[in-house]
Amino acid sequence: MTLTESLLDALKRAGAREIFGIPGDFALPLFREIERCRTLDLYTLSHEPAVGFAADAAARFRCAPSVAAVTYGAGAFNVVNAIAGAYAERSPVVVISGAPARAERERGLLLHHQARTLDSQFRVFQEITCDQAVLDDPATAPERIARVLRSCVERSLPVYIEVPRDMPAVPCGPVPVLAPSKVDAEAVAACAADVLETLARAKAPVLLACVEVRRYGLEEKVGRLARRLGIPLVTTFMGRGLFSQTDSALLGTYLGVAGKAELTELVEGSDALLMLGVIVSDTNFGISAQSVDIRHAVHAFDRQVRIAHRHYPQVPLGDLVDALLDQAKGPLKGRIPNAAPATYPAGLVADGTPIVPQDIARAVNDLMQAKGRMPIASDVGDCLFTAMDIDPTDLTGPGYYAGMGFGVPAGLGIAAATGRRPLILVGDGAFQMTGWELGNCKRYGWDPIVVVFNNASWEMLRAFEPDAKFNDLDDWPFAKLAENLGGTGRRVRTRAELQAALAAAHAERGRFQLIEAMLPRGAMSDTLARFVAGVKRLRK
Ligand code: S1T
Ligand code: MG
Repeated sequence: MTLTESLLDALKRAGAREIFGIPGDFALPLFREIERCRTLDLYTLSHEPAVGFAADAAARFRCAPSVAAVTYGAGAFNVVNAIAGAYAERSPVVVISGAPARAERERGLLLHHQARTLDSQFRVFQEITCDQAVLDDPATAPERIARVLRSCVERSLPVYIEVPRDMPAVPCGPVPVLAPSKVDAEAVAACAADVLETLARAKAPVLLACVEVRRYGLEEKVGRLARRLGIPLVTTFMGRGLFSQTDSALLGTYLGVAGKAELTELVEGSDALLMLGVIVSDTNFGISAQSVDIRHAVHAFDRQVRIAHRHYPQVPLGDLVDALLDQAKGPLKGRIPNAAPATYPAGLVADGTPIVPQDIARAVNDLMQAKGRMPIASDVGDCLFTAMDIDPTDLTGPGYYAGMGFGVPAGLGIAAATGRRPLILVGDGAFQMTGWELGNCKRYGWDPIVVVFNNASWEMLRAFEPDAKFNDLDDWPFAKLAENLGGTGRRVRTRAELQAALAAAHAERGRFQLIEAMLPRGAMSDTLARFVAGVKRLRK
């Protein structure tokens, strides 16, 4: 057994199924072994940021680790931003990087791709991964791999594994199966009892769920908990897409001032907000910072629980939810959800009116109601706010880290990881960054439907800086480019054209479909308009 075989077997056991990567000379022996073993599927892309985004989305969709494999320096530094985003949004991406061999390290020459010291790269990744290992010795490698992968799964965060180029094919033992980190069942039970007492004392408890619920595969259980306790279930902005497969009791998405008033009042008026797996970020809460009082909340996140000023340090979310389900006997008295489930626009009037962002949501809802739901990958930009008007369906988007360029590669990651056909929503600015990756669809048989919100503008920035010229983008003919990349492109300006293009795109399988929705500058979704107004009010 080679070191790479041990590593790949362990990755597979940890739930990984695919590797996205770009090789380099320091990583060639690693890639050679990956190709030889065929333990995990290998997809090469064009630029490392996309490798990181695709692995991130694959991990989010499968609720399990996925892998980004890169070469030393030029490759690894190129993936840093994507991994930072995965860290911020709790996605278990395993970064595997090639590296110089021991003999090269000891020659005293500066090596190509070296930034400062030979270990600069390791130190950079220490900052954005939760555990790291250098596999420079077959004797210690198995136990290091086991530890790092356990951290990845238990914390649902990226990890970093460095494989010097003389190591991939060396003989190596199998990776041991480690017991899960110790959890004190009594502490978990006490914590759950405290949570339930806190909720029972409250007048208006609400369950607010965010990405960790998805990361740990808890949607069904959390939905059951909300029903059993008889309390309203809402997701955060980042948690949009949760429960779309499992639960009809979901009321909608809390968006502060950017959202529907009824839901905002429900969440902000709660005197016991049960926040499960919630990232307490500005995009989730910032536009209503004063309104949600964290001190009256129960906050379970990163294997810890805080209840007002009480702290339970070692309570994984899954254990907490199990204990809550165990102890919760029935509905809390007198807690009747007082908000109706959110409704979403549908029924596009297919006429000659120029398209605005909400028309896209309406047209997509019509399509999905007729033809079935699709998973969505959204970039940051007005497309992500417009997605809040799309019927709940599996969705991933960088709602907190907000790194542009995520959408297209994330869609490819979904296609690779799930075999499903994704819908990709992306702005023209973000498409300029990573849209090119669509050229890889042909090789792998992926056929996403891509809607480019083309306003020839960095429109979100214009909203904050209306007089600046630097937010103007040129009009790139994306639909025409699609043809040369192996896809089908359609540029549309009116509602009728949009509806027809979506229907045609849906009907054509086997090639990616690019719909370029031409939007007038200044036309924003209502949600983005409210978001911008809210942020501006706060900054005053
Ligand atoms: N660079 C990267 C990698 N990510 C970012 N979020 C930004 C810069 C800043 C930024 C925004 S929004 C935005 C930029 C440049 C404009 C997006 O343009 P486009 O994709 O065309 O979408 P739309 O026109 O709908 O705004 C954020 C939020 O800070
Ligand atoms: Mg734009």
